[in-house]
Amino acid sequence: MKKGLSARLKQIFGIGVADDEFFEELEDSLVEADLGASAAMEVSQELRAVAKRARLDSEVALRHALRDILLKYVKSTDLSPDQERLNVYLVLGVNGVGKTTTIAKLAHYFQHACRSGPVVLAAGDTFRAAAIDQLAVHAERLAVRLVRQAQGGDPGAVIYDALQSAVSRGERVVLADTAGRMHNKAHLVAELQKIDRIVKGRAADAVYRKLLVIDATTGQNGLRQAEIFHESVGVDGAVLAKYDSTAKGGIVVPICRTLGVPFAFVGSGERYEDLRPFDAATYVNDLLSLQEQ
Ligand SMILES: Nc1nc2c(ncn2[C@@H]2O[C@H](COP(=O)(O)OP(=O)(O)OP(=O)(O)O)[C@@H](O)[C@H]2O)c(=O)[nH]1
Ligand SMILES: [Mg+2]
Repeated sequence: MKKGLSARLKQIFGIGVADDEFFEELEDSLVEADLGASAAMEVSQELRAVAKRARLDSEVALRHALRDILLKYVKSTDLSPDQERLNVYLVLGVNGVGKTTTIAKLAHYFQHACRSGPVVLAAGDTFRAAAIDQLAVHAERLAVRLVRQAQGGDPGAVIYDALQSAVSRGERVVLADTAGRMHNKAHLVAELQKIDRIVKGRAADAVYRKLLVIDATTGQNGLRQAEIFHESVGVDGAVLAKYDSTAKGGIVVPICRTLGVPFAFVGSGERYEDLRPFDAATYVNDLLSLQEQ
């Protein structure tokens, strides 16, 4: 999907001069693209300073300067599995953001692109029966092992079992689903902290990563979600899901800038192939519709 920011920029650059109105319009369009008010203001002010200092006035020069500024904020991280060790991925996020789908895509990506060997899925969302079945369908299609218990069971126990059995079978990657919805936020946080302690206790030698899924279509709420999960258990990397379904997508910027949480993967569709590592330059170029160089 073509991002709305680039069309807006085209209009703004059509104004011709980099004057006050130009920078106000730019700031508005960054807010519209989901950067949030404070990041938008900072980026716009920085571009204004750079443009003045370097006497930039052409559209190309301004777009490139804007790209360089955004690139300073956007952080990426490589969270592909370590071939030599057990890798545990706990997949977090509020309900409906795309956790379960992301797990299936990660399983596919790790096995095919990273040659990780067999992947195990842990049905840690025991809150809904349908969640376990949904993961079971993916496990069957992907031909990967699923560790599950009955609905209403203890998610910590499911994940513990998955770790235990992966170690004894020599499997290298465990992808654990979690419930995005609980009776209330305090419940959710307490449960995640408990799971976190279990993983740390049972898999102390493993490479353990907490991945937070952010729905690209939810706007500024994504920043609030990231704050809550990051404060509760710490997030090693974020996944931008449903990037294909939005003309915005700027939510990456405030999450990296405010929380220092880097992005690891981007999901752009519902097929298993629709996931790739997050690359900062590709992301910013896409946001601004610039060619890679
Ligand atoms: N277009 C598009 N749809 C996606 C993407 N990722 C997930 N979805 C869809 O988003 C919806 C929710 O995805 P789930 O994976 O079930 O989300 P979840 O976070 O596990 O949801 P809960 O288990 O209810 O908390 C599904 O219809 C998915 O097909 C994506 O990258 N692009
Ligand atoms: Mg789910």
